[in-house]
Amino acid sequence: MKTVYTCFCTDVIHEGHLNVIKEAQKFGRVVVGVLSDEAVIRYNRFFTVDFEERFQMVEKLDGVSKVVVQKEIMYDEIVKELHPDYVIHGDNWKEGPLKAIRDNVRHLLDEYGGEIIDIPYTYNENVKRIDARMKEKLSMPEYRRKRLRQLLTLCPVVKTIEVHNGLTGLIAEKTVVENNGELAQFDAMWISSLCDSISKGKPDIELVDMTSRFRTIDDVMEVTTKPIIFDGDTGGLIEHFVYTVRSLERMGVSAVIIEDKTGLKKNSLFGTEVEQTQDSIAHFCEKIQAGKKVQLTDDFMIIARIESLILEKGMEDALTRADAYVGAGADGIMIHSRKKDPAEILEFCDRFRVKNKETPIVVVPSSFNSVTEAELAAHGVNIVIYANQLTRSAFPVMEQTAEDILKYHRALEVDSRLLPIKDILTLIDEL
Ligand code: SPV
Ligand code: MG
Repeated sequence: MKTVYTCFCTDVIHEGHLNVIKEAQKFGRVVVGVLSDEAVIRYNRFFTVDFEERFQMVEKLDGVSKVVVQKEIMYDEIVKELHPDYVIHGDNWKEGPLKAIRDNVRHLLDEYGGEIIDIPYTYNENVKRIDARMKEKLSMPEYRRKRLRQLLTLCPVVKTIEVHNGLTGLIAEKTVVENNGELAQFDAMWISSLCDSISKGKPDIELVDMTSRFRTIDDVMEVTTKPIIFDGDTGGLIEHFVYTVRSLERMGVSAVIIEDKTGLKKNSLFGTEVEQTQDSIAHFCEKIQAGKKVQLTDDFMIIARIESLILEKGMEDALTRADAYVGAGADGIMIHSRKKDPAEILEFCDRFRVKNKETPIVVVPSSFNSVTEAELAAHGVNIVIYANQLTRSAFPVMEQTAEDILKYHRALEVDSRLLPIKDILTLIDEL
């Protein structure tokens, strides 16, 4: 009897999956792999039911002889283990990022004469509806809010990108790349005070009020499912911060990061070029404690951001503050630097990790941008935030387009750099 293998990474079994099994049975005994949580989140939508449930769901299906765990996206391990005669999959993996998986399988099967069976991918109204329902579920506050904590247990590093409206939200949500046989997507989104302010033509000085910042969150949430980390600036007055925590939590935001500055806040990347005042340890701890006290779920995180390196107060001060903030209840520490060299960030992480193995560390490598995610993870970093790159990439291109239209008195010369009209009209899916 020949073995036919297929891998499922789904939360719901629908007619498409049943069809795969039906077709597979024509070729032999059917073995289904259930993709691990760690692998699913690398390229697919986050799951709404956990691995055990997904496994049991597949075990109950008629026509399945055996269910196994597929740990990795690529099939090397599973093919070595099962040596299937056939691997069957919907033909949607013939293009786009999934093609890398098909190429991997092709290569593995070629080594011993195994075969790929591509069957027409089922995407009818019913499947579309199920798909949309799953997406809606993931966007609900109770599912979205807890996702950051889930990701922290699943990802070597939570890759987070800045968003400031629905459009940038869609880029964060949908971008999946294949590079050297690896698939990757962003895990979370950062609502930056800098970029949220800049997109409104305002300076980053806590001038854009919370109502407006919440509006941005709402715009992003409407079109995405990924978790949100909110840049809460200084958190403002303690009496105000507690309300901010409640609002963010209710909206389904996963974390707020507040920085230990007081008075008129300026962007950290100015460093000591402008006057900025660091808060006292005692007062900032009081703010953290007040926020923790009012939050209603265990999901929400308050992350304390340390400005000691930015303000040139030294490593010892940064480490002392980190201990104090964790002691006050902070769920994570963000350490910031505006040096090009990542050395001081890495030193902080190493020294913090000697005493504290658990508390998540967040970094924003805008200046020290040569360091890779893997290097940061090796020093104990858990969340990496690309805090302003989408805004900084869009601005020069828009400016150039505006200049060229003025120069040529028409838009023909800029057209080759533009998204085709056909594509912009269909960029946003209608319900
Ligand atoms: C932001 O993105 O608004 C931040 C990070 O707070 S930084 O601009 O580096 O201060
Ligand atoms: Mg900010």
